Amino acid sequence: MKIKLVADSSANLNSMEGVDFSAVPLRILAGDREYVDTHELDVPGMLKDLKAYKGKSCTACPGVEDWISAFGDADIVYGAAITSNLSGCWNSASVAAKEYLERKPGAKVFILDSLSTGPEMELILEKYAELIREEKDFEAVCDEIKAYMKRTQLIFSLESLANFAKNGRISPTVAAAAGLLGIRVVGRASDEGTLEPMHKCRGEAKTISQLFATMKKLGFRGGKVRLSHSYNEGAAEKLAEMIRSEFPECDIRIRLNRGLCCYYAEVGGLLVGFEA
Ligand code: X90
Repeated sequence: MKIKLVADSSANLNSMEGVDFSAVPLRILAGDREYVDTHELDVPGMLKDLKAYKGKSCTACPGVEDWISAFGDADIVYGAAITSNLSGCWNSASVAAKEYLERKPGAKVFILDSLSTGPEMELILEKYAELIREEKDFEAVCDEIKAYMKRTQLIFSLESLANFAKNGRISPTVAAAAGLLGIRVVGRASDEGTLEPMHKCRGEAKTISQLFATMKKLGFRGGKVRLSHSYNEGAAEKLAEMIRSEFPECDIRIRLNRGLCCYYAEVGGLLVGFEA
């Protein structure tokens, strides 16, 4: 029996050990340029182009066929998508699931609305991989992954909310309250899967302490941590060090954000997925 694990490119993953995994790319659009968020995308090149480009830019979720081709010809498909409150990704995945089942009766597909993105999706996908390795049956995997996602959280520090505001992914009230430019915002993915600003921070040291304090406030007690950054390895390393000073055994991994997360998080942004 063929099992496939899929996720959109906001999870920043290209492959996963021990499972048949495919990433489905979102796209970043600026004028007549289109950047497809695959592992081949030159992210620094894209960021350089976007900085120089003065026109409007936006993003687009994958289409139904993109998901279907990622499903391959698997008998069982598991997956996770970026929060349906900010993107049409999960919706297109759900349509794809329906069509796939029509084409391949007897197959099973479950795509989780992660109500989050980035490294929280990474944790969810790692959990899927674990459950697949344990050869749990379809219903058990679906139940366990839904229970697991309630224990995971995403917080972040962003240089600004400019691209969220420009693309209507946050309300004007939220944008105004947070201040659009020049102020770093620490916040979280809310339980509804929206962006919730929590603190305004100046200076890197303060931001990192605020992130750690926020993790603990949200229930972090030394569980797994996945960090993803937009070309800010230093901040990620410092946060990891701070976590380890209190939780020496903590399982922490750091990776770079890919195109979609870099577009919204901007250079310097840091995302933190953790188990609470
Ligand atoms: O469908 C599309 O065009 C994609 C829209 C995606 C909008 C959100 C991207 C988030 C990227 C930035 C920080 C985390 C915010 C978390 C809020 C749930 C990562």
